[in-house]
Amino acid sequence: MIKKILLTVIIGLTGFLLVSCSKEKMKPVEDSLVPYIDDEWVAVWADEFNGTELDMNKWTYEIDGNGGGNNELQYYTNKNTLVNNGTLKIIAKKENISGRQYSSSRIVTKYKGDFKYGRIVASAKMPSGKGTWPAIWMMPTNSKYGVWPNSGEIDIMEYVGYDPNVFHTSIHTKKYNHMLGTQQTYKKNVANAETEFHTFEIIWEPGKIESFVNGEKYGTFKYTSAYNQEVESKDAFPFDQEFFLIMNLAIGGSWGGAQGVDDNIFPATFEIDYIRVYQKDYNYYDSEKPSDIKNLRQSTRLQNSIFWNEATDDMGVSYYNIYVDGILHTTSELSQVVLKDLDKGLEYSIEVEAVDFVGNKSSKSEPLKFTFK
Ligand SMILES: [Ca+2]
Ligand SMILES: [Ca+2]
Repeated sequence: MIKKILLTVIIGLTGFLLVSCSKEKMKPVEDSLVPYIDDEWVAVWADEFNGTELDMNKWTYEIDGNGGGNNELQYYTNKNTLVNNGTLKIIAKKENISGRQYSSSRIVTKYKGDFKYGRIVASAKMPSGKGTWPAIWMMPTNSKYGVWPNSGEIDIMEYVGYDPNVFHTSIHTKKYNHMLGTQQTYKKNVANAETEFHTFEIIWEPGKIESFVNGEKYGTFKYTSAYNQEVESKDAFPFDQEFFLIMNLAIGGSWGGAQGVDDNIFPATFEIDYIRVYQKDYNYYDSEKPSDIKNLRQSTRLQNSIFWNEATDDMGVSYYNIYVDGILHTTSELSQVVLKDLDKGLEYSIEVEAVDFVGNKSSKSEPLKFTFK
């Protein structure tokens, strides 16, 4: 009897140890001077610019004089950067090059640093003068939902020299973009933008992107299915794919050049101290299942579309399972789905459950009776 109890204890203990071992903490990359934020965010990629040249394992120069789609005036070369004393300088110059009057650089992490969700923190000092337009931003690696703006754009920071000490953050999507005048933008005044370094940050999670300057939140872009009933969720918020980082200093263009270019400001320097990418250590910290799905209902504005109140969770909901007559039919990362591949005129029973990043599931919603059209 005692042996049996002992054996049970040993088996129980072994099981406990196995479970504990599977919950190892994520390891940060060595490149980041700050490996963790609040313990749960772990550095997965970083450039501190501590070398003597741009790290081509992390960056690619985009060399062209196409004007960035904004009638910008610069020619982007692989020569307008300098890495020393712990910072990257992107230096715009007044020079005749390939039919353009200004040279500058634009660098991207495409295929070298591509991220889906996370927390991005950069520190930078702005150039001075009318005509400058520096930016730290993101574009989709694979444009799954089509060409700009359908697959989305995330502007972590933009700044135009004719309007000094004002930082801007924006998203562009099919439904929300500046061509339609519906882009989502926030701005913030900050003193000494051109003489001191400031930090720019986004926290990007499913259905939500928040923007910060110097640790202070000034923008929240949030997908809310109830406000987007007339379009498929990807048209409002296509940020469920990998994006890469871009840093550039444009000269002139539709926004940066709106008040002309002052030719006395060159060379103009956009200086970046670091840029770091963090991701949440879900495996170690997630301990709760998502809340139950409430208010499953049908859109009256988009055919065969169903939406619901988004679930909450200790570490966030990763996606939703959508069941049709008890069988898993499809998934959605946002709180809406347009049902496809069903028989017209037939009535179905729809249920939804939320799944978090380690696979914990909520209970299924109350079933919704739904006739496919
Ligand atoms: Ca640095
Ligand atoms: Ca959870």
